[in-house]
Amino acid sequence: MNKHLWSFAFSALALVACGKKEDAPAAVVVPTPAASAPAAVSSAEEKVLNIYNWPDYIAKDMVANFEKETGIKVNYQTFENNEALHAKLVAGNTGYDIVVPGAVFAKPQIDGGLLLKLDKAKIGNYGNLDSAIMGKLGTIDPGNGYLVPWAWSFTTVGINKGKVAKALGATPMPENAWELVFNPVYTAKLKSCGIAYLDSPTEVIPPAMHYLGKNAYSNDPADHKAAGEMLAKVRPHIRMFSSTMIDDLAGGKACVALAWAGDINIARGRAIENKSGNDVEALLPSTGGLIFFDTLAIPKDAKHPDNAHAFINYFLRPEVSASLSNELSYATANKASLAQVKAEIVQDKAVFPDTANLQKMVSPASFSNEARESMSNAFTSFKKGK
Ligand code: N2P
Repeated sequence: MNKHLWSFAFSALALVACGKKEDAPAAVVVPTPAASAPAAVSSAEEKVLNIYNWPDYIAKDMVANFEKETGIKVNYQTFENNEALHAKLVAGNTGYDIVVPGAVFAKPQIDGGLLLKLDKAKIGNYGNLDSAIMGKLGTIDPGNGYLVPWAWSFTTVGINKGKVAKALGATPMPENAWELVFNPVYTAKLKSCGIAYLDSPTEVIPPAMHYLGKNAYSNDPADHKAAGEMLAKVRPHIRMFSSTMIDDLAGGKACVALAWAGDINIARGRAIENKSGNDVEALLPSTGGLIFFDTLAIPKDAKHPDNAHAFINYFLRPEVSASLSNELSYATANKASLAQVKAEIVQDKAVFPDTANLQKMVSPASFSNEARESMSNAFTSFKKGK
């Protein structure tokens, strides 16, 4: 049921997005009036903002323009997976003013008192967010008290088309793209050109459970164990657990990847830019990918909460949110920005999946602490190959 409720929210977004090109009725096309309140900055606070985000996840001029406009100096650092960020937040004193947790990790962070409640009075552009999506995010963050969506996408399979066709030889592409990373019949053939997995328990075990027909967000250790047993069969065929997936795909080190669609899209662009001859594509598995949301949040003990609010407000300007989708091919939840997202991005199903694909996809949910630990154990044994 959860799955279909979420799909509805995304479909609404897709409808608005598609409407741009197809001249849908005005009632559907007209975007929310775009408020663009200026970045309100408190003079009392030191002019510093410490941001902790994922790699390759910010538009080129976003920080520089914010600094120029506000005089706030931004220190920007990156982390590679939700586990790393979560461990820092739990330890406390991170020194960060803005962090970007995946929604699947945010509930224990909210419940554990690790995040600061947003002061929406300081976020004049808040109304630009898609209310249907915010409603669904409310299942993780009740009342939308703590999280502002940065971007969304889905976990899926990315391929280098030419290399995969060659490695598969006479074997046709499977109907379900997940087979390429989870079925030994395919992985044995693709081993030669390189299979890469994301390097995180909560990025690998959920799709593996989904492939097995289980709930991708199962908290049951028996399901994690089943995923581990299935994964053990393909372990000999996996070349790497990658934290540099964009370059690995773009540069041809990997021909198949269990990865984020947005990063696969970036890799496609980078491969073209570098004239590498690598033809990279994010696939839409017949049984659906796993939708994820990454969200802006302020750690409870942040030293510069006003500056953090000012940055969030700046980010929610239509043109600033649009630059993220335009430059990084990740989807935005800023409805007022869609009119400024390039048509080719809005229509790209690997960025904004169409309704038919969205309905097949798995919506985000939350893991219990015990489940994260049990997934971590399953993943560690899988990586070690024992
Ligand atoms: C990295 C984007 C992170 C997306 N380029 C996965 N949460």
